[in-house]
Order: sequence, then C-alpha cells, then structure tokens
Amino acid sequence: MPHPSPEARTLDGFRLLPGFLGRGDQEALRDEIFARMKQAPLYIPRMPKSGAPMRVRMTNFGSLGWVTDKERGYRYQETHPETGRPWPAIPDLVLQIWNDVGGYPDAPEACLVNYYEGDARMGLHVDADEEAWDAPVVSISLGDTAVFRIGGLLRSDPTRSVRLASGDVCVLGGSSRRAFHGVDRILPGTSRLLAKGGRINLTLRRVRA
Ligand code: MD3
Ligand code: FE
Repeated sequence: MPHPSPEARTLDGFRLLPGFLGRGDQEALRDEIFARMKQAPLYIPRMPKSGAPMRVRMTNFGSLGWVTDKERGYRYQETHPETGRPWPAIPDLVLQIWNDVGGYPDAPEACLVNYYEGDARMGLHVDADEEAWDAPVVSISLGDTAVFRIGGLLRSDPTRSVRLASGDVCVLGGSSRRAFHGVDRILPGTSRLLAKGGRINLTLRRVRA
C-alpha cells in the first residue's frame, strides 16, 4: 500500500470487540460494580478552574483513581475525594479482560467508572494524565448503547462515530491512545441490564511508567 487510508490514520491501534462479554458476565460485573459503589459512591467531578460540574458521575476501583475538582484539577490519587477512603479493588473479571486483550505486561492501576444517566455526554478530549504512554486503555461498556466519537491526534482531525453496546470491549493502543474522543449521547432503552437505564463505562489504565 503506497499510503494508509484516512481511516487507518485516525484509528491505528483502535480495536472494538463487539459482544466480548456475554449476558451472564455482564450481570455478574454489574453486581460487582454496584456492591463496590456502596464503599466508593459516585460523585460529581468538577472542571479545573471553572468548577463546572461534569455530566457524568464517577468513581474508581484500583490503587489509583482519576479525579478532578475546581482547585486541584485532573489527577490520579489513592483515595475517594469525598470519603477519603482507598478505592475498592478492581474486580477479577476486569483484570482478566485486561490480561486477555491489553497485551501489556503490567496490571492496570486504575479502573475509572463513568456513569451516564439521561442526557449525560462527554466532550471531545485526550486522556493525558498517565505517565505510562505505551500502555493501552481498555474500555468495557455496560447498559444502554453509547454513540462514541473518535478522531485523530489533532482536535481538527476528522472523526468517526462508533456505537458501543453492552458487553463491548475496546482497546485503545498505538496512536489511538492519544486520539481525541468523546461520547455524543446515550441511546435510551437499548439495554435492560441496568434497572434504571443509563450506561456504565469502565476504563482500565496503567498510570505509572
Ligand atoms: C480513546 N470514556 O473515561 S471509553 C474516559 O465511554 C472516556 O466513558 C469514554 O473517554 C466513555 O476518558 C470512552 C473508550 C475510550 C477510553 C479511553 C480512550 C477511548 C479512548 C483513550 C484514548 C483514545
Ligand atoms: Fe477519555
């Protein structure tokens, strides 16, 4: 091939594994997540400087969790910002998924839990708070389908829309790891996994180099 297609250029290293988790595994994982959220409740993250609330509620599992607030901005820390307690352990099934698809020798330190309800969405951004730049990010979707958008290394690069359904896993390796991405919207009523509807996304990350 004389040159890569535009799609290959924007999506190098992006792998979508549709239906990676069957219904039984999705239900087991859902139950493990809700059990852990009793110890580490969802909180409303706030943008650095402005203090504007994000639309997605969050919590974390693992030795490090991604948090943000008005005063100190984006960072990883060992404790929940509201309870001050350590984050719960990452579920074994989730560590197993990382081992199966991540292709990375070290275990993830962080499992960010994003909870989308109603018209929650996530604007186009780059994940840049990790030192381990060579490690992939692995994402697991549960509940209603998300309209996910991924572009290239520049905000102005063309983007492509990808639907992420319950049980889908995606791996962001190679140059896709530094690509702009976001969630445009959640399609209500597309899954019966979560009694109250909405969507949970888990992202697994290696933080320290
Ligand atoms: C592409 N989460 O938590 S998951 C995030 O659905 C985040 O909740 C979205 O973006 C969600 O930062 C998207 C898929 C994903 C995760 C990390 C990426 C795509 C990515 C990092 C780099 C490029
Ligand atoms: Fe992201």
